[in-house]
Amino acid sequence: MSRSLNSSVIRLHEEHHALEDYQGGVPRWCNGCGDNAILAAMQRLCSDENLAPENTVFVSGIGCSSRLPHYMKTYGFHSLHGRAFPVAEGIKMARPDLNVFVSTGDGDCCSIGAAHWIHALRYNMNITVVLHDNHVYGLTKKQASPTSPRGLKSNTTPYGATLEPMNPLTVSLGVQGASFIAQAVDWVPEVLYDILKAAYRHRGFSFVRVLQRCPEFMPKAFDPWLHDPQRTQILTHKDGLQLSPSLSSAYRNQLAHDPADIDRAREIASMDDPIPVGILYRNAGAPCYEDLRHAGTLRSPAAIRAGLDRELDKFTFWPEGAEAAAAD
Ligand SMILES: Cc1ncc(C[n+]2csc(CCOP(=O)(O)OP(=O)(O)O)c2C)c(N)n1
Ligand code: SF4
Repeated sequence: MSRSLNSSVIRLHEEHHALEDYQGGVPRWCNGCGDNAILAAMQRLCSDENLAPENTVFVSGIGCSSRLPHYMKTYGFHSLHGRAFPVAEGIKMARPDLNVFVSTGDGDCCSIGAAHWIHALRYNMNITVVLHDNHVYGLTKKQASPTSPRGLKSNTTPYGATLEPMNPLTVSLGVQGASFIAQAVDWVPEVLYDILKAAYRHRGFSFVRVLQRCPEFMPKAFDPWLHDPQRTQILTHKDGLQLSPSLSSAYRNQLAHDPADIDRAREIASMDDPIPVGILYRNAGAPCYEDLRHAGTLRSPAAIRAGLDRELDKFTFWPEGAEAAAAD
C-alpha cells in the first residue's frame, strides 16, 4: 500500500464512529419502554452524522427518560429535576462548538421545568431536545403529569385527573422565537429517526415531542393508535418528511403540510386523534441567542487572560505617571 493511501486508511478509521462508539451502559428501563426506541434512534443519529463523542453532550433533568445520558458514550450531565434547559444553555454559551442534546420527561419539562422550557424556546439556542412524553411520572411510580389524560387515576389523583391535558405542541408554537417543533411516536422508529435527524440538522432550538409508551404505569395508553395505523396522520412535504414506499403503504393517512406555515401548524398541533406525526413548524431564519451574544468569546484563551490581567491590575501600585505611560 502506498504511503498516502495508508495514511488515508488510518484517517478514515480514526474519523468514522460506529454505533458501538455511542453505546454506553445497559439501559435499566422496563421491557417495552419507549425510551429504548428513542435511545436507539439517538445512537444511530450520532453514528450516521459522525458526531465526535468528545464534542457531544447529552443533558437531562430527573426521571426515567432523564437516564438517557448514562447510556450514551458521550459527555453527559444528569442534572436536577426541571433544570436540563439552563444547564444545556450554559454549556452552549461556553462551548458553542459542541453538539448539545436534551432529554426531558413530561413532568420534567412541562411541570417543574415549565418556565425554563418557555424561555429556552424563546432563546432559540442551537440545541436538540426530545420530550419523552409518556403522560405520567414514571420514575416516582405513577403520579399525574400536565399531559396526563383527564380522569387518569394515579397516586396524586386517586379519583381521576381533574384537568384537561396540556398540549406541549400548541404551547411551544405559541412562544415567540420558537423555530422547530415536531412530533414523533416511539412505535414508528424509521419516522422517529427521520424527525430526529431533521431536528439535529436544524440550526436553532429543535423541540421534538415523542409520544412514548410506559407499559409499567400507562399500559394501554396508546393502544388505539398502535392497532390502527390510520389513526396516525403523517405530515409530508418536500421540506419536511418523505416516507419510504413501504411506510407510505402502511401509513396511508397522510397530510401535505408546509412546515413554514405556522397558522396551519397550530391547527394541526391541536389535533389528538388522529395523532399528527412530522415536522409541524420550522423557521431556519430565526436568530440563535448564542450568535446574538457572541457565545464562546468570553471563554477564549485571549479573553480569559485579558480578564485575569484586568483583575490583577487592580492590585498594582503605579508610580506617578507610569499608568499613563503603560497605557501608551
Ligand atoms: C426538586 C424535585 N422534585 C421532585 C423530585 C421527584 N421526582 C423525580 S422524577 C419526577 C417526575 C418524573 O416524571 P417525568 O419527567 O415525566 O419522567 P419519566 O420518569 O416519566 O420519564 C419527580 C417528581 C425530584 N427529584 N426533585
Ligand atoms: S416506569 Fe415507565 S417510563 Fe419508566 S422505565 Fe418503566 S416503562 Fe419506562
